[in-house]
Amino acid sequence: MPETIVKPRTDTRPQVERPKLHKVILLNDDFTPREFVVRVLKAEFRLSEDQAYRVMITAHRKGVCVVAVFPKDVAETKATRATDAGKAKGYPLRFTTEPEE
Ligand code: TYC
Repeated sequence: MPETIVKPRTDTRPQVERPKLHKVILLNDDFTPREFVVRVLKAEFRLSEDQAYRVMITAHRKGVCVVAVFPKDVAETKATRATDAGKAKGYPLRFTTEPEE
């Protein structure tokens, strides 16, 4: 049996890294009613009325707003469910995800 050669580790990063969190981002559009956006934010992301209103109005004014951060699979599932809630009503409401830096 050949001997196993173990290379010295030159990578100094910690060997156990936390999986990156992913942002769920709300995108503004011209058609979805404000109250509907607030309702979806409360239902899907468990935001309070106040938090949901602030996220909605920030997206409305600036074009986008970070809703929350989650592990990748949770972020993607929530973004899809929230986008589908708008689609079911014929609204172009969109949520996307991106990894946190
Ligand atoms: N801009 C929409 C309107 O004026 C409301 C809205 C806000 C839609 C935020 C989407 O992410 C959004 N009815």
